[in-house]
Amino acid sequence: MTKIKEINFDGVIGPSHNYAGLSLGNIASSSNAGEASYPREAALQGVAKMRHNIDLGLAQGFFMPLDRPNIGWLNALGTTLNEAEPHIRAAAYSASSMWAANAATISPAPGSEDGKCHMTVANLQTMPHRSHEWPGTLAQLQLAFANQDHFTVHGPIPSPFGDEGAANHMRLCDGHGAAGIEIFVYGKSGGRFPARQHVEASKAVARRHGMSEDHVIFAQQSDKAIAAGAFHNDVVAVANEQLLFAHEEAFEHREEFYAEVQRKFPQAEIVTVPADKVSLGDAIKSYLFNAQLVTLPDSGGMALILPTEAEETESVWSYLQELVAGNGAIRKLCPVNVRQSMANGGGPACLRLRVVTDPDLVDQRFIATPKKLDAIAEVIEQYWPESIVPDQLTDADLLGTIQNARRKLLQSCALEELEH
Ligand code: SUG
Repeated sequence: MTKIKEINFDGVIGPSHNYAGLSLGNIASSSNAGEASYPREAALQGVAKMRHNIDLGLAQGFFMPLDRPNIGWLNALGTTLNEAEPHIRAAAYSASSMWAANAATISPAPGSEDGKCHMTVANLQTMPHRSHEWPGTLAQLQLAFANQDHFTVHGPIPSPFGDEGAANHMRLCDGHGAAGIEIFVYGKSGGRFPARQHVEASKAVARRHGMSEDHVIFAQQSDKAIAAGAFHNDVVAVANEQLLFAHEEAFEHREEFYAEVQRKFPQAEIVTVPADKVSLGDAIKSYLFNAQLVTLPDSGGMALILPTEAEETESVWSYLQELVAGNGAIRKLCPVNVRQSMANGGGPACLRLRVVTDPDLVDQRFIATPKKLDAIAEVIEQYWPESIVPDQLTDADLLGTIQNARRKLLQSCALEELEH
């Protein structure tokens, strides 16, 4: 009997979490620039979300925060922590690896040509503060998925082709253990905000993962969505098993795209949220689509694990009430508080990387249990800084606190080998 299931790996929110306004085109990041952040509270919110998902009967994993500030990166730029310009120093300090949906693109073993699960670490090259994540992320993927009989971990797509990982990738299938189709969503440059996922990168990932033409779709994100602040597809669309849940204005050529989905995966059920019920602005503000759309193990129905901001946005919440009353696939709404991450543009879905596999094949140090989450929460409570304002990033005491906090977490999870 197959034990294949979807595991959500959440990035533990690192001790340097701060609001430096580093992501052009990400409205929350720009509008909260310079505000005080609360790393301890942020990380505990992340742990609470993981606990919540375990309580729903879902498989849960986690990734460690990366070593920040990234002194090696500063040195490669010919500078040091003290001498760097403020925006470069902030980029070195960013805790952005918490958004694990941008860690890699995953093509699970069911349906893959060689029977292995393929993963390509995202190069994240569009945003300077994210461009230096991949070496640390790759090291972690190579450790967590070291079993080469079952996993192939690929290095990053070469520059200049921007790849932002699973945030721009959706899979449709009859059940997680079945073969399906994979949808790669890319943006076209030229608008007021950068298009962070390039079609050349999406195609390269699909080729490396051995995807055949019949099982893959490349879809263009709408220029309008990018201009309105949907810097990744997962801000305007999400999929699970046979269901695609998307905003009416998510895709540039919606009808052609939907027709291709129906042709390549006739069982697909598409739920389109009309713009006259939920405007693109409300969808982006509330992060309605940045929900984790999950299959509940007991009932077989689906749930949306949403940010509490969705509950507070009237148009969104009334649309959702109607949706769950309608006897469709989505039966349950679970708001979770991830406000600290949300203030940097990262909702529940940004914080996790979905890997469909047998959990026994993964290095068990990355698999969450309630007991391990208690231990992680204890380290966070004891060592994570309570608050940071970006001006404090020159403070030597803060540097020591941040480095020590991560070291304690690695020790607690027996993952010291990831220290540098
Ligand atoms: O890349 N924010 C992240 C948010 C990523 C959300 N991920 C998904 N949608 N999957 C980003 O824009 C802000 C950092 C700062 O401004 O300090 C930031 O990087």
